[in-house]
Amino acid sequence: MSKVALITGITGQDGAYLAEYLIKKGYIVHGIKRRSSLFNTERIDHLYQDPHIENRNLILHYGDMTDSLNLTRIIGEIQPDEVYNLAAMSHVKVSFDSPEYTANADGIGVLRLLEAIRLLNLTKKTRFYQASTSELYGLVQEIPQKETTPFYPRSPYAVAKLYGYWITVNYREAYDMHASNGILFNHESPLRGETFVTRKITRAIARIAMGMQQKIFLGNLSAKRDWGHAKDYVRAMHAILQQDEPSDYVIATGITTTIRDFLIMSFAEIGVTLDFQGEGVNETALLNNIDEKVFNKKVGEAFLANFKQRIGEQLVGIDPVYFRPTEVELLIGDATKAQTRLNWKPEYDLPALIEDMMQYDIKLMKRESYLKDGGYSVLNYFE
Ligand code: NAP
Ligand code: F7E
Repeated sequence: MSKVALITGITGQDGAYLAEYLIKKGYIVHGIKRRSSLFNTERIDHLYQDPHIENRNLILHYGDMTDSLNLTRIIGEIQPDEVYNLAAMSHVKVSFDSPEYTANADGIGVLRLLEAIRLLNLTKKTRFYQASTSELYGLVQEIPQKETTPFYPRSPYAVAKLYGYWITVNYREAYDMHASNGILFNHESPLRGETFVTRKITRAIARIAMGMQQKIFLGNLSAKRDWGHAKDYVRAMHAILQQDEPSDYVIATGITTTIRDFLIMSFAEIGVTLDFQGEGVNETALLNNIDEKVFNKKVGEAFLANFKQRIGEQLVGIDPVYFRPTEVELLIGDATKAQTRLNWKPEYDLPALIEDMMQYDIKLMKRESYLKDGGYSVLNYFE
């Protein structure tokens, strides 16, 4: 008998990687998808199966983390062995604009799922994974951060996630549920949402190199993050639910890097160096040099002549609109517990992650510029 999993947030970055991973393991995967005026299933289209096919292994349900009746009905109907709660308003900066909604979806939403499992008498059958976050550490109280490090959330998002964390622990202790938190540090991929800083950078660099965009505006370049690859992190989510005992785990690489260095490394991936000038809101980076061999290989010879003309021009600027009212300056995780108990360690390091993201965005932008051009001028650049 195949195991049945329910993934909330299946249309998001992690949902897509996890669905693929579980299907490969023989699971029947159910996913909750919000109704929207567009399909919004791009990340899982390769897994989609027509509803008329028998014995499907991917089944989507309309639902929302703010609608407990809907969540309870879906869980009652599918009786899942494992629930992965990945749905959330996941953008820290946006949570300052929509704090009440964020609290509802990211905080109370967790309670709705746990209470549905309890009321449906599934506490012995259904294992529960909560997508907790390194944002809980916020104004860090210890370096590096581990499972015992005190929390100090710094945004409405993190405060909502704090509720989600503790209500998961509480249901585990009160009702003896197999309910666990994965305290995941930042993880990225080519499927990362375009407004998170890593994807914003790799996407913009591809566009700048191909003449589709002049420059990129960013916020705080000095913040440090512990970045891994989402592909590695969904393996950890699954491993957490396969343990005999529920528990909470930090998942991280143990290496921290500034946004500025991520930017430098991403430009270097296409053979470009930057000349940084100024400080604070006046910081800027100009196009310094191009390694033509690398650029031609990674981006394409046809784009070189135009880009070379831009040497000495500004490519990066600061816009304070991207600053946060309260910032998380430093995150670095200690995943020893996960390494020991789950035998988990990441396969991707930061250079491999950046290479994966840059390659994808260059390919994507070539296709976009090809389509915009009516399909003529960049036709030759396709492999
Ligand atoms: P993501 O790409 O933003 O995906 C979030 C998912 O949640 C999307 O499928 C989204 O649906 C769905 N969603 C949002 N609000 C919802 C609602 N009210 N009802 C139902 N679904 C809703 O996020 P991610 O990067 O995959 O992250 C997955 C989870 O891990 C999130 O809970 C996030 O907070 C947490 N987390 C992420 C990281 C990270 O670095 N990526 C680290 C730690 C924790 P739409 O597609 O319709 O928007
Ligand atoms: O910001 C700085 C920004 O939005 C990272 C979510 O998945 O990971 C993510 O949250 C850093 C911050 O991710 C820009 O100020 C500079 O210091 O990519 P981000 P995040 O806030 O770390 C955690 C673990 C989650 O749980 C969340 O769901 O980059 N930064 N300039 C910028 N950030 C953005 N977005 N845009 C900029 O232009």
